[in-house]
Amino acid sequence: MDPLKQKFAEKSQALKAQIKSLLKERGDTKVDEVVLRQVFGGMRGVKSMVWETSQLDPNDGIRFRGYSIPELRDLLPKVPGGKEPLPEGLFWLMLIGEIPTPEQVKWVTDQWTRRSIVPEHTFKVLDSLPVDTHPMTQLSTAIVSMQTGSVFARRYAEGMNKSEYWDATYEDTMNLIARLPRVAAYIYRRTYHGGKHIAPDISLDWSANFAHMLGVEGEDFKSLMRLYLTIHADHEGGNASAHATHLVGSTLSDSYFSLAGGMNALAGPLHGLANQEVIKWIFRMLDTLGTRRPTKDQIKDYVNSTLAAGKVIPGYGHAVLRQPDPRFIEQKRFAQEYIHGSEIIDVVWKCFEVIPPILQGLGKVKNPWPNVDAHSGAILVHYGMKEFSYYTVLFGVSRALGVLSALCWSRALGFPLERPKSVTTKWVMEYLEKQEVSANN
Ligand code: HAX
Repeated sequence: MDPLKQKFAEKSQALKAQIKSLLKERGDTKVDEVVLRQVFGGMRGVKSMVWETSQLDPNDGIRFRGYSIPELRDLLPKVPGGKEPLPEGLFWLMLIGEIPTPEQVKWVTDQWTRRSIVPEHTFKVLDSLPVDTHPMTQLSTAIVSMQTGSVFARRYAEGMNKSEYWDATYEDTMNLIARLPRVAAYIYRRTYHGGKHIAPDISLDWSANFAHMLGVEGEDFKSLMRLYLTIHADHEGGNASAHATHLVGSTLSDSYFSLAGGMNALAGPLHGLANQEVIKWIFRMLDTLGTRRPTKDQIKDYVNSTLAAGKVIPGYGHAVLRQPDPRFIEQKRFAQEYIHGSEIIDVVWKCFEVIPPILQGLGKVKNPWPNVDAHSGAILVHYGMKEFSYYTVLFGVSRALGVLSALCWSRALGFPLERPKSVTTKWVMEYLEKQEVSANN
């Protein structure tokens, strides 16, 4: 058995036994109460699932297995001479809860290189789509098309014992993650570069090879990709792409179907598509104002006009966070360190000063601060990647690391089919009436 799989087997079996006795002894312990606002309000904050790979604190932001993003930048292995963490290391950490050694990270890179062959029919499926098909539609389609090679689906059909579900899910997860950069780069080159594809360079790490196949030159862009693919990977289990992956997986749909479900959720403008919407909004503002260097007052007026038109300010607000997103701050740190004198990045930073007080002034926005999507587009534009519709695909490639490692955990811990209870508004009315009657008696 491979070393990562071996460690995962040991750790997950130990936790499974622990959970079993926990539920036997304390299974009826109350951990939450749900109020009507949450029932109608997107289940905000309801504790109803377990997600081992990361946890989100409203003020501190995301912690992957307990480590913050700045801590991970120090602790995770890097390429020799490099400053940004390798996402291979984060995957190892999320899967087994240990910071890997450089050798272990190299092992993951090698595994993903070996497993990265994309089936020929996936390229044909992509080529059959109109070239202006949104890249997220292409990504989701390509992922489902690779389901033909699912180890889980094949072994399930052969009568696999349920104790082996995690093993087959691990195999699918490793294969799928390994192939994503090739598929994503293929989508980019066919959509924006006349189908002039770039062959993989197997001497490179997962992110650098992706950067290479995209055709964006330079060591700094490779560094950006390492950071980008690390910080977008996971945001606990309740966010829409994670939860969708989890829900689909709970039916014993394999990693391919599950990830495609997650990607379809990521493609919404209130979630991952916000990175495309932010940069579109910024350029529309600059065009409207007729300047590349707007003043803070000009930005303020434009923000107010966006709100007056009944639209949200993309890249701002969050369902859980109540502080500037550490992923935004990390990208700002990257830009300060690697990029100097960029007008578009200056606009992002001015927005950071101008927008929060305006949103705060509305009195209803619970978090006026920037989220992860407020910064990424401007950095990509700086490096010459100006195809905004592609940005969510980059997010998706990264998000696969978190949601698929969590899927391995779900199968290893034997989590059941997810099936919450829904009610009708009539049921709610009657429930409230009954409560009033019993309170008056
Ligand atoms: N601009 C204007 N209004 C906003 C707002 C924003 N950026 N963020 C929240 N609001 C509004 C909501 O629309 C809501 O208004 P109504 O009551 O009139 O419907 C009110 O403030 C309360 O919302 P909330 O409780 O603060 O926020 P939610 O948990 O409901 O929603 C969202 C969180 C992220 C969806 C929201 O902040 C938003 O729409 N932001 C803009 C889109 C965006 O950046 N999405 C990416 C989020 C991060 C992510 O998932 N990345 O992938």
